[in-house]
Amino acid sequence: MERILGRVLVIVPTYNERENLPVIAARLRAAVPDAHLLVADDNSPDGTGDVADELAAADDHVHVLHRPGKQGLGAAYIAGFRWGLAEGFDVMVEMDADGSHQPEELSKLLEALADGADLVIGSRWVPGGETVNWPAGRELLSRGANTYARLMLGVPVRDTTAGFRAYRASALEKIGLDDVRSEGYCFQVDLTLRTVRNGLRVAEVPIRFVERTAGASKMSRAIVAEALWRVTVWGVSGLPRRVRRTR
Ligand SMILES: Nc1nc2c(ncn2[C@@H]2O[C@H](COP(=O)(O)OP(=O)(O)O)[C@@H](O)[C@H]2O)c(=O)[nH]1
Ligand SMILES: [Mg+2]
Repeated sequence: MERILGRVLVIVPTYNERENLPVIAARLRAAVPDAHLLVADDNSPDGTGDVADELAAADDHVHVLHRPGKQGLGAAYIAGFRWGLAEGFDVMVEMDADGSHQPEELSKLLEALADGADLVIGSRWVPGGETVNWPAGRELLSRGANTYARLMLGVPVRDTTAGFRAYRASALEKIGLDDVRSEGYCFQVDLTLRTVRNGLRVAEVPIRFVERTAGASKMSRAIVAEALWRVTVWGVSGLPRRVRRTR
């Protein structure tokens, strides 16, 4: 796989994931030994950054990006992508720290990338995808958000908010990261839209999404509100383009 795709960097953003980080790091290193791990920590009050430093000291495939404070998922990933591009990685993977994404399923994403996609999304909402122990409210929110985004944006993707995904570095370079403003989870929708609008290829593969058993979710009303208004603005501003296409 590495021969075809080049060097793979898995970026894991963390905020108060002290218990989860060592577990997910060990699983990733076992599942895809060639891949490097970059922890992007926002100065977690629970000391996740120190845990990450210990992991990095013991393993030359583990790296840490210490950020000054909680600035949202989007900013953490942008910083991680910039680091990865500067270090010459060919593939950039997004993965949560809390065990919701299975490192054992990463090779499935990488295979789809090697088959020609520029972005591969690990999807809960394609046939074969599933969620485990997810509260009904969260499932409703995710399905609703995805339906709204698909209708507003006209993007043929079932899980635009998914956080387990693999990008070719060339795709990230093409879409450009300088003017990305999304902070919360709408960052995922934002980059999906940019990928599609740049004529790049998106593939979805089914994954098993497992709700965390340790630590707390950072989902908030503010994150939902940001997603709602940004998707609405992108949808409305993209309408002329969609009308032109259908004429
Ligand atoms: N660095 C950083 N990581 C974050 C931030 N918000 C969430 N995360 C991480 O992003 C991942 C997904 O967040 P999580 O709270 O599990 O969201 P949920 O699964 O949608 O409930 C986890 O690894 C979090 O620690 C943030 O502001 N900064
Ligand atoms: Mg989670």
